[in-house]
Amino acid sequence: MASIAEVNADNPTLAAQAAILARPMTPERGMANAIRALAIDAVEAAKSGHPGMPMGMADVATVLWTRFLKFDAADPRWPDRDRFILSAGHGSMLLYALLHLTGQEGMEMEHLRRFRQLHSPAAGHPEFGEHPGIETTTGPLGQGLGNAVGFALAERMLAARFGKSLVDHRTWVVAGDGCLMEGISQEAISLAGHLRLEKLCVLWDDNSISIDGGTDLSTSDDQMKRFAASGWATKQLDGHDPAQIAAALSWAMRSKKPTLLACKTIIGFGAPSKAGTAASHGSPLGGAEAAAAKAALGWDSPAFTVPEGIAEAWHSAGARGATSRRGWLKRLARHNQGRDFERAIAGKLPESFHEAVASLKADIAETRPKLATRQSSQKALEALVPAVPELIGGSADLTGSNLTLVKGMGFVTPGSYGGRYIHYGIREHGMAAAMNGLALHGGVIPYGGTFFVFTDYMRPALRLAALMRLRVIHVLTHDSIGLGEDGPTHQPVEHLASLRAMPNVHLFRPADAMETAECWELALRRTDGPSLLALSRQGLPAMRGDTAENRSARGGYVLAEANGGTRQATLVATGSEVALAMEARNLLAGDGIRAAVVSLPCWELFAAQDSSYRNEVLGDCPRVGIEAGVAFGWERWLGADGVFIGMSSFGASAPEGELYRHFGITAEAAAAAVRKRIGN
Ligand SMILES: Cc1ncc(C[n+]2csc(CCOP(=O)(O)OP(=O)(O)O)c2C)c(N)n1
Ligand SMILES: [Mg+2]
Repeated sequence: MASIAEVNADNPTLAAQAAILARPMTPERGMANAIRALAIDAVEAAKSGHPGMPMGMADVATVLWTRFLKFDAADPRWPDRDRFILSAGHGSMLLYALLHLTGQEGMEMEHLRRFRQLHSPAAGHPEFGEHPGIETTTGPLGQGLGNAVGFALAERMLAARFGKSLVDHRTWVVAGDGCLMEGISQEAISLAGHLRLEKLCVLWDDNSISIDGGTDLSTSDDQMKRFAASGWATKQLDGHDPAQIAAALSWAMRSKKPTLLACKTIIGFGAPSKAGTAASHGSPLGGAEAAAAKAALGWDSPAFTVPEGIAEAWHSAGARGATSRRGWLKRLARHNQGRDFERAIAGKLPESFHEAVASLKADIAETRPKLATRQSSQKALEALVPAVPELIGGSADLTGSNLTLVKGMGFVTPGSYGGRYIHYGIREHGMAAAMNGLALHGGVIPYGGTFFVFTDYMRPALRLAALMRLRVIHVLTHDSIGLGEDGPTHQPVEHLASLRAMPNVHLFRPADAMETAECWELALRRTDGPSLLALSRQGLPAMRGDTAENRSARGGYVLAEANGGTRQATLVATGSEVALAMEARNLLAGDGIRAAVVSLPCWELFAAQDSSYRNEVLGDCPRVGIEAGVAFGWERWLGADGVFIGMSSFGASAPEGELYRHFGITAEAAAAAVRKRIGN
C-alpha cells in the first residue's frame, strides 16, 4: 500500500488535508473530531448513511455551536433560540452528533448506536418531532433552505409584534451543493434577499462534490455572484480554519443583508483515501478506511466513545445559553404582551376566534349569499384576520384572484415586518417551503394562495408539511374546469385525487359560503397537519342556512334527504358540483324519484367517521358521484356499481357553462344516470 505522502503527491485535496492535519492539535479540533468519529461509527454500525458531509463540516459546526449559536441544551424549544437548519439532510449525523455532544436529552449514545434503525430519533434523515432539537425534516435537497426563509421571516414578524426583548434570534442553515443546485434555492434566495432577512445565514458546504463526482460535471454557477445578485452579502472562507470561520460568523452577524458563507471544505475530511471524493458521500468508509481516518485525526478512543475532556467541553458549550435563557424568561414574565406571546407560540387560538366564527356564520345564514367559494373564503378571512393576530397571509402573485387579502392587514416589505401579508411573488415552491418554516418557527399561522393547478409547483413542500403535520393553510382557487377560458393548462383535473392520496392532508372542497366558513374554521383549528382549501372561481348558490353545527366537521353529510318516502338514490358531490346534485335531485323529484344529496367537503374527515355514520349518509341505494375532476378514488364512496360523472381528460378553453355541458357534467346527466341505475 502506498504511504500517505505518496498518495498526496499527485492529489491536491489529500495534500491540503495533510497540511491541515499537520497543524498543531487544539481543543477545538478535538471537539470537531468527536463529530467526525461519531459520524464514522454510526454509519459503520448502520452499514449505511453519509459520513462525508459531517466529516467535512465538523469544524464549521463546532465553531458555530460553541461560540455563536444561541441555544440552551436544557430547553431545546426555548422560543428565542437561534434556529439551526440542516438543509443538507443526508448529513444527519452532523446534527445528531451535535445534539448528543451538547447534552440534549433524547439523543443519547444508545440512539447514535441505533442510527437509521426503527424508532431511533437518529433516523436516516432528520425528522421533525423525533427530537426537539430537530427544527425541520430535511432530506429532499433545498427544502431546508426554503424553510429557513420562513423561519427568518417569522422571527422578523414576531419581533415587530412583540419587540426585540422577546424575539431576537438568528437562522443558520447548512446547505450543500445539492441544495444550491435545486430550483427551489433560487426562489428562496431571491425572496430572502428581497425581504432583506439580515439574520439569515447560509453556511454552504462548498466541497465541490456530489454523488456523481465533482460538481463540475453538472454546474458552473458562480454562487457568489448569484447570491449577490439577489441582495445577499457573501464571503468565502476555509471551512477547516476556526479563525476564519469565527471571523466570517462575526461578519455575518453584523451584516444588514442575508449572508452566504461559502465554506471551502473537504468532504470526508480525515479519511486517508476517500476524502475529497464522492466515495465518502453516502456509504460507510469501511473498516480499514475508518480506522485509518481516526488515526489520521489523532482519535484513539473506541467506537462510540468520547474522551472525558472533549465530552465536558461539549457539555459546557451546551449550557452556554443558560444565562441568556434565564434572562429571557424574566423579560417574558414582565412583558406586557407576555401572555399573548405564550399563547401564540403554543398555537392556541384566541377567544375572539369563536365569536368571529359565530358571527360570520350568522351573517351567512341571514344573507345566504351567492358567491364563488374564493369570495366566501375572503369573507371568512375578513372575520378571522382581525380576530386571530397570528394569522398571516400571502399569495404567489395572485392576490386579486385568490382573494387572500383583507383590509387592514398591512404588508411585509423589505426591512419592515409589521404587516401581516406577504407578497411571495411567483414562487409557489418557495412560498410553500417558507410557509412550512413559518409554521415550524411557531407564533404565526400562515396561509397562502395560488391556483389549485399550481399545487404541482409546490408539491415537495406540501408533502413535507403533511409529513411534519404542520399547521399551514393553502388557499387554492380556480379549482376545476369551472375557471373557464384560461383553459386546460389552468384547469386541475387530477389534483383532487392526487392530493387526497397524500397522507395527513385535509383537502377541503366547500360547496357554498357556509361550508367555506366551516372549512376555514376547521383548517384554523387543525394543529396536526396542513389544510388545503380548493375553491371555485365561479359563483355558487347558497345551500345552507343552518349554523347550529359545523356539518363539514364530519367530512360529509346529508345536505338534502329524499322527499316523500324512502331514498331511491344518493347523489354525492363536492364543491361546485353540489349545486348540480341539488338540481338533479329536483329533476328526479319531477319524475317521482326520491334522491338524497350528500355533500362531501372533506374526504379525510369523512373517512375518519365510524362506518355506521358513513353508511347512513351514503345510504344503501344506488349512488351517483359528481365532481369536476377524475374518477380516481371515487369508487371508495360509490362502491363497485356506482356511477361517476366527472372528467376523464384534460379540460378545454371556453366559457365555464359551455365546458360543463361539453364534458357532460350536468344535472341532466346526473339525473339520467340515476334513472338508468334504478332502471327507471
Ligand atoms: C431533491 C433531491 N434530489 C436528490 C436527492 C438524492 N441526493 C442526496 S444527497 C445528493 C447529493 C448532494 O450533494 P451535496 O449537497 O454536494 O452533498 P455532499 O455530497 O457534498 O455531502 C443527492 C443527489 C435528494 N436527497 N433530494
Ligand atoms: Mg457537495
